[in-house]
Amino acid sequence: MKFIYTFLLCSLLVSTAKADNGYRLWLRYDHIDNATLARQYRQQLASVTYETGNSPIIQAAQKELRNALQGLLNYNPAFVNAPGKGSTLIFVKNGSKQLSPALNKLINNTGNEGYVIKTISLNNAPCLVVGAANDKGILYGTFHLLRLLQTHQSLTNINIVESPKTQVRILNHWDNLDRTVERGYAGFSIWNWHKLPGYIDPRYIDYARANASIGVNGAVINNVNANSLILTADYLRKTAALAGVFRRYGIKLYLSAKFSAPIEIGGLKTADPLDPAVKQWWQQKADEIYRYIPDFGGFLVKANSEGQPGPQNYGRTHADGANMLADVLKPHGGIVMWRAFVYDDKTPDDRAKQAYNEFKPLDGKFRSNVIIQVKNGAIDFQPREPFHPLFGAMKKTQIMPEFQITQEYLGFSTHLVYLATLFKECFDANTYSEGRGSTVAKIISSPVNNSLTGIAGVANIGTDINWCGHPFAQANWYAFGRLAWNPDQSAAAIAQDWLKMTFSNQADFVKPITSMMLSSRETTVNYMTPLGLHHIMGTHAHYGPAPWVNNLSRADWNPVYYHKADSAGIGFDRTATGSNAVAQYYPPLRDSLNKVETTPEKYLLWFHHVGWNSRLKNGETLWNELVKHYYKGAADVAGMQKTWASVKGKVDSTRYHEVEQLLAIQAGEAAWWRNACVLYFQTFSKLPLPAGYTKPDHDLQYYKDLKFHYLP
Ligand code: BDP
Repeated sequence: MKFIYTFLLCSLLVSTAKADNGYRLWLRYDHIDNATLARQYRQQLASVTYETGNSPIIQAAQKELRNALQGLLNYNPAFVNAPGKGSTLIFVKNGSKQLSPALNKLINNTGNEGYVIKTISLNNAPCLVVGAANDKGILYGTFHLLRLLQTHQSLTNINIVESPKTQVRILNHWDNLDRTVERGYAGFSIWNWHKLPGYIDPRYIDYARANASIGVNGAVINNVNANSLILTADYLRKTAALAGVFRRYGIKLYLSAKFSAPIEIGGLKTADPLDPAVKQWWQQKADEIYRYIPDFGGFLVKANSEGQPGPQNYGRTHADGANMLADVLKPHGGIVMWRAFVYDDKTPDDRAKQAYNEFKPLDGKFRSNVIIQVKNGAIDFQPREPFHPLFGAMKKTQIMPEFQITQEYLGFSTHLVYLATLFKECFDANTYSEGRGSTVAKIISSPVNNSLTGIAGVANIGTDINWCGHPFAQANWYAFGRLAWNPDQSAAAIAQDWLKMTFSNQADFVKPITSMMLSSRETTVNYMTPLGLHHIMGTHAHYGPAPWVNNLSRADWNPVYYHKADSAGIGFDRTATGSNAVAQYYPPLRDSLNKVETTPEKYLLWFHHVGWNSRLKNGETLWNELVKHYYKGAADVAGMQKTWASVKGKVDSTRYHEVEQLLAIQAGEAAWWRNACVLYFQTFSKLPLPAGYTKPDHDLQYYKDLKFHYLP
């Protein structure tokens, strides 16, 4: 009986070991099955020494190393106290007697977070040095070293010098205190407010590990549509417990602050930023927060946007509001990330122009501990947008881009869309602003006014077992961190690392799936919003196509406002004869966007109203080209399904089947987008589908009548 029991237990363990629920993200540390490589790694990591002191961050790094080596190599290296004969791996903080003066200098110049990983000769034998000037560099260096192992790189003759290009690399959680997540598609909030501060869910630690492994060093843990309660003592105690976990992984905690908090929880009659009582309230609040969280990062603020209160309620400017908060945080070293995603109750002539119009005149008026957080594009996290004209426009104010990792407008966590190519499109865009370099990446990584530099990403993390809902959505969290560290890295290299760490090092898996990932975003643009279309999704939940919606109270909430289809053509005229949004860009870009012929086709309908029969560069009419893009998008999802089928057996069956099913849903939804949009736009163009394209299987009314309940 006992035997049968043990047998059953063992077979259960074996079968669950094969399954992978995705919880471990890219930090899987499964045994390296290439025996030669594993043997070589074991030799190279035989004896480990730390000349780093023993801070909590160093302890976290050591623990990670031990766990990883145990998993990857089934190996527990000797940890010795001082480097000597036989040392093969030394961690060094602030230099070491064992190293050359030149190497010590290099290490000590890595800054607050950088590191060096270098092979040297010690006692006539090769030795790997991971050196940093500070604890965080040791932590990041450890994760980089582990990545080399996880991706089966050689550890011979290494010479890596790394430091991040931006300072604040931060996730924005749109998590509410009731644990719902605004635009969250992966379950509920991972912050278990009810059990905090007493219970530390191990998930918080794994969350912090994952972030540290990609260099993310900050987290705003509550929704930008903030609840003032987060600033009360009860919640600050809970928040402090989270900060304690984060701290060991080099992560600072930040809070979204509601501008009207002095009224809501402070009992004041006003939240006017220039009122002395209001300022005093915030001052005391800041002092209180720092008593709970000595390394508190600061506030993120959404003000005078989508109904949120702000300084304009009192006739004050965004600068008045941001500076008041900056002043109370300054003595503690805190910062304010003030969002430029503003659109007020008064509908502007073109919503795309509003942020620039409001913020450009305030350039130079912000304190040095204020950073203006600007969405990557001027409208709202669309599948494709040209870069926001504020990048490059604010010469005397630091700005940080905000990307959306959660796929609000890109198929939720059902569609496989690798977003690194979207992030890169923004980073690599040339703003043509003079002075501080011209690409968005260069501008945002050059500090002005002694400010910090930063990059924010709206998190896609929730209580789903695999954190992000779709196994491939993890790649977007991963890529965000890697690109925030260094926006110059390629989307392909990051995809490869992620695939190897998350699934498999097998070349015949990595190669096809990398190219599938790299084209996935373009595919989504094609079946949702090709040629510069935007904001034509279902209203409220933003699920599926609804280009026909025209009955919402504000003009710029309606899809028809954005595509402007009529019998003549389609697209938003933002040229000098239209809304003149092009004027917010620098020449020569401004001039090229002002003309149809010189506007990149991917942005065509963003900037121009184009006739249905106008010829595009390839000689096709706009109508035919639009239809072709929609059909290509949907067909390419079928291609993704084929590619995925071709790697069956190369990944664990759990995740294989999960992705397989999700791709099937994506294929259905891509066809839905295609059919609904083509049929709807056809009511204006009155043109037939080009030859060879099959007609949608339903009529337009069918798509208009679709109703959904309880969407995420
Ligand atoms: C929009 C989202 C909304 C957010 C808003 C924001 O639909 O839920 O509150 O962005 O960024 O895209 O503040």
